[in-house]
Order: sequence, then C-alpha cells, then structure tokens
Amino acid sequence: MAKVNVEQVKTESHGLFSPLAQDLTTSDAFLSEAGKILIKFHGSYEQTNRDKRGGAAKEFSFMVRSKLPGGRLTADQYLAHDRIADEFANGSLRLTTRQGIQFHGVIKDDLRGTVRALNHALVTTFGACGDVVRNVMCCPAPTADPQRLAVQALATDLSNATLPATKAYHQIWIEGKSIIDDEVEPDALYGKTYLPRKFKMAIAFPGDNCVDIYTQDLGLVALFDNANQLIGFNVLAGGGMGMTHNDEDTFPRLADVVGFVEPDAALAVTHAVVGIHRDFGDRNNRKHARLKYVIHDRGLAWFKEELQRRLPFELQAAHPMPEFTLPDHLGWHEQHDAAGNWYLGIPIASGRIIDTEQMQLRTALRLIVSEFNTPVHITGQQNVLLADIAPQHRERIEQILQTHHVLTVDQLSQVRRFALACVALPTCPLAITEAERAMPDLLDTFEDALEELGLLGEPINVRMTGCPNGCARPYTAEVAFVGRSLNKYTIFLGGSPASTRMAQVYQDLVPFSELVSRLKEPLTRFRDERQPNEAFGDFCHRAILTPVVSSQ
Ligand code: SRM
Ligand code: SF4
Repeated sequence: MAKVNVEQVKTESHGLFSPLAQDLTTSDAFLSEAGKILIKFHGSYEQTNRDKRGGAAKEFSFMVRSKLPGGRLTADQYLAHDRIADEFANGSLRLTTRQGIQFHGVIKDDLRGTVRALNHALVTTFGACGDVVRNVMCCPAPTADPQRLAVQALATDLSNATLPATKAYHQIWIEGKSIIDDEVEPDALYGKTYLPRKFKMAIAFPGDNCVDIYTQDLGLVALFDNANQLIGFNVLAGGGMGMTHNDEDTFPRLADVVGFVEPDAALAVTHAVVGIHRDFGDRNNRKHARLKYVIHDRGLAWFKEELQRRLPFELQAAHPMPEFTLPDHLGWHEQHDAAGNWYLGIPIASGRIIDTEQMQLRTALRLIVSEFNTPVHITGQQNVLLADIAPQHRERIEQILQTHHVLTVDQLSQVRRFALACVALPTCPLAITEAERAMPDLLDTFEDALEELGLLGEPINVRMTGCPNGCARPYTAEVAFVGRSLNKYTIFLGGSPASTRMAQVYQDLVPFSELVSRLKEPLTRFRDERQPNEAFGDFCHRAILTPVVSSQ
C-alpha cells in the first residue's frame, strides 16, 4: 500500500473533515489511510488487537483519548467516563502520563456515541492527538490558594486558546455531517497544514516537577514573590523524549531555559513558540519534526532571537528557580481551605482503572465519587487525587477502599509507588515489547532484589516503555527499561529523582528475565559506596556512568 503523505492529507482535509467524515458512514470496521491520520486530531487512533496472531482476521477497534487540561475532572465528568467504559469500551479507564484518560476497544460504530457522551459531560477529545498542541499539563494538587488556582485555570485557557478553529469536530461528531458545504478558512494559529508534529506543553509550580517540565516542547514555571503573588513564568523550550533505535538523528532532549515573562504574557509566548514550530519544524521527515530538533539544529541563540522577534514585549532573563523535587501527591493532604477539606492521592498501577478479582478499584472509585461528589484530578504519574473531602468522610472513604482491596500508598514499596509504564501491548501498534502488562512481575523481582540488599525503603524511580518513543518519559528516570527487540530491553540509568537530568544507556539488548539481575551490581555498589542521602540515580550518574576524573 502506498504511504500516505501526512502533509498532503492535512492540506486536502478541508479543516480536518474529509475523508474522515465520509469514512464514518461506511460499513467497514476501519478507516481509509487518510481517515486514520485525521481521526488522531479528533482524539482517537485506529488499532488492532495484537494478541490475535497467525491467520486470525484483524480485529479493529479504536482508542479514544479525553483531553483534560491540568488533569482536572468534576465528579460528574469522572462518572461519565466510568459509564462510557462499559457502554462503549472494554470496561477499563486508562489514566495517561499527560493527565488524560484513554478508552480502548471502541468499535467504529460506537465512536460517535463515545465522543458525544464525553461532550455531553463537557469533555473534549479534540486535539488530544494529532499535529497540534496536546493536553496542557499542570500540577493537579488541589489547593485553596487563589494564585495557584489561577495558574491551574491557565492550563484550561491555554488549551482552549490553542484548539484548532475548524468546525469539523462539531460537524462530524455532534451534527453527524458527512458532506462538505462550506468554505474553510486556514486556521489563524495552525494554517492549512497544522503543525509539523505534536506539540506538548506544561505548567509547573516552583520546586514541584510532577509534570516533568524539562521533557515538554514548552514549559512554563510559575514563580511567586514573598507575598505569594504570581510574578510571572520562566519559559523552557525544546524538550522531548521520542527517539528511534539506531537513528542518530533522533534523540531525547531536555528543554532549555530561555527567559522570563510576566503573568499576562503566557498566551503570547505560547503562540510565539507554537508559531516557531509551525514555521521551522521539519515537514519532510516526521521523525525529525519536533521543536527540539529546530532548537538543536539552529541553536538556542537563534531560537531566542526568533522568539523575541515574535513577541510584542521584552523577553526577560530567566529568574532563579528553587530546586525541583518530584512529589507524587499521594496519601492524605490538607487542602488548607476554609472548610478544612482534605485530598487523597490513590496510586493506580500504570493508570489502569479496572476491577479484578483481587482488587475492585473501578467500583471503589465509582462509589466514593458518587457518594461524596469528589472532583477527580489526574497526575502525570498516572494516579488520581480525590479532592474536597470533608474530615468526617475520611474514615468512610478508607473503609470503601479497604472493602474493595484497593492498595493505598502506605501499602506500597517505594519502588512500586513511583513506577510508570506505558500501555504497549496489546493495543499500541508501535510496541516492540511488553510494558504495562509486564510491570507488576518486574516490580515483584525488583522488590525482592532490593529487600535482599536492604534497600527496600529507597524511593527509586523506575519507568518502562515498550519502544523508544518514550511515552512513560523513561529518559529522565533513575532506572528505565526501554523495549528494544523481541522481549529485549535497553537499560538506562542515572536520571535524577526529580526528573531534571537525562539518563544514559547502561546495558543494551537485555532479556526481560535478566533486567533486575543486571542491576544487582550497581545496586550493591550503591549500598556500599553511596554518599549520605545520595539517591540511586545520582549515584549512578556520579559513580557508574561518569568516568572518574583523577586529580593526579
Ligand atoms: Fe505516546 C505514540 C500512548 C504520552 C511520545 N503514544 C503513542 C501511541 C498513540 C501509538 C501510536 O502512535 O499509534 C500510543 C497509544 C497506545 C495505546 O494503545 O493506548 C501512545 N503516549 C501514550 C500514553 C497513553 C502512554 C501512557 O501509558 O500513559 C500517553 C498519552 C498522553 C496523553 O494523554 O496525551 C503518552 N507519548 C507520551 C509521552 C509523555 C508525555 O507527553 O509527557 C511521550 C514523550 C514526550 C514526547 O512527546 O516527546 C510520548 N507517543 C510518543 C511518540 C514519540 C514522539 C516523537 O517525538 O518521536 C509516539 C510516536 C509518534 O508520535 O509517532 C507516541
Ligand atoms: Fe506504544 Fe512505544 Fe508509546 Fe509504549 S512508548 S505506548 S510502546 S509508542
């Protein structure tokens, strides 16, 4: 089959409308090649069940992704997702590493029903995927501080301000239209060809890197003065994780700090940086099309100059920032509001909300959210924070969790607490190896090894992906396992516990069964040689990966 040119599909799509709208009217279980590209902009991917092998006919279904700026949902919105999981999908909700929710196993005939049900709950899927600005991340920790609430609301404002202007989404999913009858103006932000590739942005609070700010195309770090007033944002640009094995032109990259802007300049700087990606991103090679390559190839000085040229105000020098940590916000926390409310962070293994014989997680969450009307906030670590809990309801909530065998953070080892895994098999077409499904067993073995070495209390941050695209942001982890070839992984070590430094390759092509045993040596050396309070990632960076420079 001839490869479809994505730039041509976008140009000829009549504002992301055709041929997707027409494809949805056919009796086929799948879309045309162009339709498959366009549906991504609408928040969905066509997939096949990769567990079905041999001569079995392909089983087509769709992944549908909700775009939730800052990961925040009202109780009703969460319950709508819960209902959709049964009505249209495979009975599970999958929290993502960008604070979204995915459904898997939606058949083509149910796509409209799914999107409509989400829209009815005032949730969009538009721009959750595709060559546009994706879900805008922000630290989701519930707070009563008006300054911080305003920053969290900014994630929604920026998300709305960067939505494609086309009416196609409404026409296709709500009106059910399949005939083009009006002229489409080129999009003011995106033009006719949208961006050369996806664009990701996040807002962080000082010292809190729960959004992995250095891995974003654009990062805004909110800064406050001594009176706790927002004074503006440090601007970071050019981060990204994706790479391709054996292709040196592709690599993960940390964002550079490029300057500081005042609070009301967030939208202008977003439009300017998105504009640079739109105008200078590589439209001939999608593997080399992210903003990080524009900055790497043209240089940071060029980028700053180009950014300044597009801004109606002076880009100021970046302000000093407090050192980052990576709080996961799990457990009970006071919200410090007038009502004396609390929030509870519940760990969700790889973000999969599902009922099993051992743990009825989905039911427990549904019961709590229905009974107490708790807003649900999703973290970038694939966990949930239940907000606005009155002190007198804490006991009943703990009881519901216990009755349904839901593990709380105090019942998890540190390594399990911080672990992340991408979806991988059986739905991801790009997966080379397992990730989410293999993570529980891997963590069992990891915990045994740590216990043997007396290190079970160490908060080591482990991430696993089924391919080098990096959906669980492995390249900033202290330990990462990245799918390399059939059942084999590359081990990366040496990211910092706060996700502010790049990990490096430690060993390549390691069979799954040996992943933990290959770490015994660095772990033993860590136990014996570490400096006081040194984290495993920092130790590996200093002593395992970096050549020791002799002072003689
Ligand atoms: Fe991702 C592609 C899942 C966060 C980098 N990602 C995919 C696809 C859609 C596979 C595909 O293209 O057909 C995966 C769907 C699997 C499935 O069956 O559900 C997929 N990515 C995910 C999620 C669900 C992983 C998770 O376990 O949570 C995350 C959804 C986030 C969201 O709500 O929007 C997810 N993906 C990320 C991240 C992390 C982040 O954004 O913070 C990254 C690394 C950051 C970055 O973009 O640089 C990431 N995904 C990729 C890439 C590599 C892009 C590149 O620049 O090279 C691909 C491949 C592609 O786009 O061609 C990809
Ligand atoms: Fe799929 Fe690779 Fe992303 Fe995992 S990292 S979800 S295997 S694209």
